[in-house]
Order: sequence, then structure tokens, then C-alpha cells
Amino acid sequence: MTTETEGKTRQFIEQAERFGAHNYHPLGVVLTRGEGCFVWDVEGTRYFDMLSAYSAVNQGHCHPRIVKALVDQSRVLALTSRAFHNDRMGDMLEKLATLTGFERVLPMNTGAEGVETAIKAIRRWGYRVKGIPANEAEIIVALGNFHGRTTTIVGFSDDSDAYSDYGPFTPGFKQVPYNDLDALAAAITDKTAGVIIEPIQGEAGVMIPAADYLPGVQKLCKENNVVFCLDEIQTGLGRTGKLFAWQHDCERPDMIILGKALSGGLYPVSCIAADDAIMSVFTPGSHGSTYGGNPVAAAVATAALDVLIDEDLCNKALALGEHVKARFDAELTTANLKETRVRGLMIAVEYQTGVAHDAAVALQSQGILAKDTHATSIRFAPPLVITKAQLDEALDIIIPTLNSF
Ligand code: IF1
Repeated sequence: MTTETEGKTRQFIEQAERFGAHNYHPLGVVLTRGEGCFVWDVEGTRYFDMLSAYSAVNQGHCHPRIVKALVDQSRVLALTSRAFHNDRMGDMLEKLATLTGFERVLPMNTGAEGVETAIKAIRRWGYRVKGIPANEAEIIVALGNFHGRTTTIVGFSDDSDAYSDYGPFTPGFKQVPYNDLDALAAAITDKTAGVIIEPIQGEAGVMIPAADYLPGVQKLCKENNVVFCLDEIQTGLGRTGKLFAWQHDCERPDMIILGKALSGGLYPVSCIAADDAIMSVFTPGSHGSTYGGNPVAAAVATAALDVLIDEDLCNKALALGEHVKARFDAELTTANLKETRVRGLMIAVEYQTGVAHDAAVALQSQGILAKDTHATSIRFAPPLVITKAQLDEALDIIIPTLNSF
């Protein structure tokens, strides 16, 4: 397997380190090709991609159907701005409204923009519908959250790497412990406009809440006239074995935020979806973006959604996740194991001690690309198109390697 000192690898890493800001510390591998659940580095080494660009590549790398949509549309009409209509956005909006069960969809680009759009919708609803006094709306978020990297969003993070020295921050956010209904109930006031949480906390290490948590949040929000908003940017679109993670535990929330796999990794596409009672707070000129809902984004997202449905990727992820859990339970024997957390193909292995990065490096040397999150957890999120045979081939490497830590 490739090491950082190999010729081409070293050359590309040195170039990136010479001219790029050092806002990441990537593993020592330089990728040049992707197909399905595999990626190849510049030395020709093949890897199982167990990260899927943090669940943006659920449909597999460079899915031909989505690539075709990108190329074909790019040849005829790429960007119009929303000053004019285009003939592709409507199909995407209608497909998303149908799949999510919401009346309306507002298309944006990155996940963080989707979260910011949700914040604006919830605040404006709080003032104009709920009647919260001007500039006093509060939104409740969870400790351990990750919702993106804008200054407003990192301002309500509790990860100092994400927020230190980026202040002053946007006011109006309250943090409560995740998976704690009493803490949430105590935090709600008549100025609470909404709750924004992840159905499963990804970056926190695939933290799956108790079965009664999301229904409890939903009940508290309904009782207190508060918008129940789920950030499904990482958990949505098949990752957890359902089209949306909320479908494991609760009824449809008041709003969801989507991104990542909404484009199958081919183009930044995000959105919020909600019923008119909330979405009607957006009036012409009150929100938008240059690229939001553009014809290429719409063509790519429409194809990405079609691939998810036509290839039955949700059910496949559910079945394969159960297979992973069964093999982990039977074969992970290291005394250093704390627990495994699996829902669909959203998977984490947590150790007692901080060996997760070393384990990720050891896996890389054996052709598995996975990412540690915090010191003790390593996450596995293969593209949902991985076959059972491919998954077993990967697990035959992953399990003995994890057992060696
Ligand atoms: C990075 C983390 C994951 C997300 C949820 C919103 C966003 C994300 C639940 C924002 C994005 C990405 C960001 C990326 C790495 C990755 C990540 F490690 F940063 F925390 F997945 F856990 N909500 N997550 O997971 O979407 O603006 O990035 O499109 O920043 O390095 P975005």
C-alpha cells in the first residue's frame, strides 16, 4: 500500500501544503479516481472508501446516471440566476416535496447555507407567526452538534476547534445536552422559535439517541408551538437505512434540511423543506443565492434522487447495516472496545482509549479509507451501492485491524 513518501504522492502533498491554507490535516493519500465504493490513489492503489465524503457520495463515486445529468445539462444551460425561471428547477422541487411530504422546498447550495436558511425561516416565523418580540427569538441546539462552519453556526458549537477566535457570535441560541428531554423541556420558553438537531449526531461519533428522544422532542415542540427542525444533511437520503433518519423514530418534523447526497457528490445542492405555514415567511427578495436552484443543480439532484429510489439504496443500506452489526458483535474481540453504533450504513466503533487515528492509519495501509472522529471513535460510511461481497471483503480487513488496537 501507498506511503506518504512515494514519489507522486509526496509531490502532490507538498504542492498542496505549499500553496494551500492548512485548514485540514488529511491522511497521507492522494486520490485520483473513484468508482462505486472504490477510490484509487496516484500510485494506483485501490481503497474501499468508508467515508463517502461524509455521506455525500451515497450513490457511489461518479455514478454514471448523475454524471450524465451533470454533463448533459451543462451543455445546454448552466446558470440563469433566480431573476428568471428555468425548466429544470420545478422537477427537482416537486420530487423533493413528494419524497419529503412537505408542501414547499427552498433550494440552496451547501449544507451550511441550508442550515442558515432554516435559522432565518424559524426566526421570521417566530416573529411574524408566533409573535415573539423583535430580536428576542431563541433557537435550541444540542451539545455535540455539527451543522456547518459559518460564524453563526460555529457560534452555537461546543467544539472549541470549530469556534475559537471566530467571535463575536450571533446571539439567540441555547445549547442543551443531546438525548435529554428534561433538559430540553427546561430550556423552552415563550421566546423559543425552534429546535434544530441532528436525528443522529454524525461528527459527535454517530450518537444514536434513545428511541423516545425524537418523539419526545416532537411532543415538546408541538406543546410549546416551537418549530421541530431536523438537520438530515448527513443522516438523510438513505444513509441510516431509511430515506430520512426521522422515519426510524418519529412523525414527519416541521422542517428538514438536506444536502450532501442530494447531489450524489457531483455538485453542491442543499435545501430546506417545510409546509407553507412556515415557508410562506419567505417573500420575494427576502432570501436566496446566486446558484440556488440552478439548472445544473436541479438536473443533478433529480438524477441523484432517482438513483436512490430506483436502486433501492435505502433498503440495501438497512440490510447491510444489520450485517455489519452482526459481524462486529461476533468478531470484534479487542478488550479496548467500548461500543459499536450502527444504523444502516452510518457506523462508528468506539474504543476505551484514544487509538482511533492510529487505527485509521493502519486501515489506510491495508486499503481501507476511514475517518476517526475525536480520539476514541472511528466512523465507517461506505457508499450505499457497496455490495455484500464487497462489504465482507472490507470487513475481513477492518475487523482484524480494529482488533489489533
Ligand atoms: C468539513 C464534519 C461531518 C453536516 C451536518 C451540516 C453540515 C454538515 C449534519 C454542513 C457537514 C461535513 C463538513 C466537512 C466534514 C463533514 C463533517 F466532520 F465537519 F463534522 F460530516 F461530520 N449538517 N459536514 O455533517 O454542510 O456546509 O459542509 O455542505 O467541514 O470538513 P456543508
